[in-house]
Amino acid sequence: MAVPEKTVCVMGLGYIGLPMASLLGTKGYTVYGVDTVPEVVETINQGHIHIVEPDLDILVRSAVNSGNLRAALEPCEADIFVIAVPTPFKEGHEPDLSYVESAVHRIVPYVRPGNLIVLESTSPVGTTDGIVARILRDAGHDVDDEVYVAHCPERVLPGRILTELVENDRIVGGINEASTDAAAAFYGTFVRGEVFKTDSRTAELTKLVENAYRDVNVAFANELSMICDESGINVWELISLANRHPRVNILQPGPGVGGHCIPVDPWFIVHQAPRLARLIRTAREVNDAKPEWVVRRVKERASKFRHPVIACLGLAFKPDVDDLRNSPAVSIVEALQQAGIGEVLVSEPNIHDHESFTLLPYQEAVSRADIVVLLVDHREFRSLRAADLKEKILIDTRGVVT
Ligand code: SAJ
Repeated sequence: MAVPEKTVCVMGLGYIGLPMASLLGTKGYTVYGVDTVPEVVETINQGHIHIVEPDLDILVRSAVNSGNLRAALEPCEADIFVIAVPTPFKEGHEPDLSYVESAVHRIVPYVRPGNLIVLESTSPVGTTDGIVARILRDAGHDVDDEVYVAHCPERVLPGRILTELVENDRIVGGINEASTDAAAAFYGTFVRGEVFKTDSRTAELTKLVENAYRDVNVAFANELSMICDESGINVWELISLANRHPRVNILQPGPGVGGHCIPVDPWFIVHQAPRLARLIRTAREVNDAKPEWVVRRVKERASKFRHPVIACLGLAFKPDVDDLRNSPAVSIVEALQQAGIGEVLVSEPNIHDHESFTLLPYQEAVSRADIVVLLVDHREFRSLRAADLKEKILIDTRGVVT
C-alpha cells in the first residue's frame, strides 16, 4: 500500500478544489492548485478568493502566506493528484466529461510510479476506471501495479464547506484494492469523519444517489405545494403537521431546485438507466417545472393591474449564498421581464452587480411594489411581515413571511 506523502496537485480551484487545496495547505501538505483561468490563479496567489464561502478567505490567506499553497496555470509533479473540475451535462442531459478528460490529459506527463490520482468530481458510473484510469493506461502508466486511481466524491454543502470537508464521512472507491487503500490513507490524514472503502463504481453511484434522494424529496414537497395551492391549503402548515408523525420528514417546497449539483447529478442516473430510473426522472421534471408554475401564478395576479410593479426578492439558488448557478429565481425573474407585464424590480443582498438586472435594496423594491415575489429565504428577508405589506400582493415561494 502506498503511504501518502507530502505534495498534492489539485486540478480545478472552484467551490471544491479551492477549499480542499487550502485545507491541505494548512495540514502540512505542499499544495499546487491548478486552474485554467489566469485571474483565479492571480487572486489566489495574492491570498484572496474569487468565490463566497464562510471563512475560506482566512484559510486561503494562511495557506498562501505560509508558502504551502501556490496556484498555477500548469500542473507539476506531485505525490497525489486531486481532480475537482466540473461535470455538467450536455444537450439531452448527457454527461459532459470533457473537463475530467482534459484534467487527466494535463497531468499525464507529471505522473510517476507510486502516485495517487483521486477523482473528486461527481461522475457517472464508470468514469474513474473508464476515463481516468484509461487515459493514464493509454499514456503508458501502469495503473494495475504502479499508479493508484480512486474516486472520492465531494459531499460538502455550500455555506458549510470548511466544516463538512473535515467532519463528513467519506466514501473512497479505487479501481483496485491497492488504490482504495492508498486513497483511504490519504483522506485519513485530514478527515475527522469516517472513511469508508468500496470500489470506484459504487462510490460513483453513492454520490449520485445522495443528490437524487434530495431531489426526489424536494420534488415531493414541490408537488404538494402545487396541490395545496389548488385546494386553498397552506402547504407549510400541512408539512409541519405531517412532520409531527414520527416517521415523516417532508422537505420544504420552493421556486424550484438550483445549484450545480442537484439539478444535474440525477440525470447521470437517468442516462445510465433510462428505463428504470422513472421516479428520479419524474422528480427532475417536477422540480424543473416549478419556476414556470411560479411565473404563471405571478402573471395571474399581475393581470389585475394595468402596469404592475413586481418586486422579486432573491436571485441565488438557496439562502445566504451568492451562487446563481442554475438558480430557479434567476429564470423566474428573466421570464417575468421577458413577459413584459410591468416593471420588475430585483433585490439580491449577496451580490453587488448583475449584468442583466439592476439590483435594489429590498426595502426599496418592496415599498415600490404592487406584487412582492419572495424567491429566496435569505436572512435579510426573514424579517418581512405580512402585516407590513398591507395591500400588496405577496407570492411567497419559500413560506418565510409570517
Ligand atoms: N431545496 C428546496 N427545499 C429543501 C431543500 C433544498 O427547495 O427543503 C433546494 C434549494 O433551495 C436549492 C436546491 O434544493 O435550490 C439544492 O440545495 P441544497 O441545500 O439541498 O444542496 P446543494 O446543492 O447546496 O448541495 C448538495 C448537497 N447534497 C445533499 O444534501 C444530498 C451537498 O452535500 C453536496 O456536496 C452538493 O449538493 C454537491 O456538491 O453535490
